[in-house]
Amino acid sequence: MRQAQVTRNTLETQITVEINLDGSGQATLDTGVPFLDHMLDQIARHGMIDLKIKAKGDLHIDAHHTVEDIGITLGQALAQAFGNKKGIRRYGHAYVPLDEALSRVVIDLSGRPGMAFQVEFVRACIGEFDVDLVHEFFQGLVNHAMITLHIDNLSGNNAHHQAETIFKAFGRALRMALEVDPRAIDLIPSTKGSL
Ligand SMILES: [Mn+2]
Repeated sequence: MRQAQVTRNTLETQITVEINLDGSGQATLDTGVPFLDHMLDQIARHGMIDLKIKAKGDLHIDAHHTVEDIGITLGQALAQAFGNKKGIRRYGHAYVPLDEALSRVVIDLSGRPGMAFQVEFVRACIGEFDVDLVHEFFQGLVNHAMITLHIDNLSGNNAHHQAETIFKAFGRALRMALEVDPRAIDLIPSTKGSL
């Protein structure tokens, strides 16, 4: 069963993530950051992952700790749920448009954290949501899921659209990488023999 439950408590945030990689895209989200809930919903739906996230953070300061720590905790849950990665495709990629916006996300479930993030948001905030936090979220996730992640926003003149295409493409790319390859069902997809 590719599932995990992780609780992470600090003085800044208290977060619980439950994940089922072989789900149907159902999300129950209560992070206190509505725009992040909207983005996490995209990961679940387009990744066909069941995702339950409850977070209580120091939002009286700002959303930084909460968003970053949700990235970290989701990354920890992903790493657990990946298991030994036997039989999976390992690599995944997706282009996702939304009207004028277009993003590309490429994933390698490599076992090593690494991120290339080429995104220039056209404005600093989406409602109350600071667009810098998109990078913080994915950096936290990458570090703890131990994946290689390339995110490129190729076009867009609406920051909400830019962010949404990134999260949707991440979900789609993750789904592809996690898919079981029927020709390689008993193989770890690396000549090293482990990932
Ligand atoms: Mn939207």
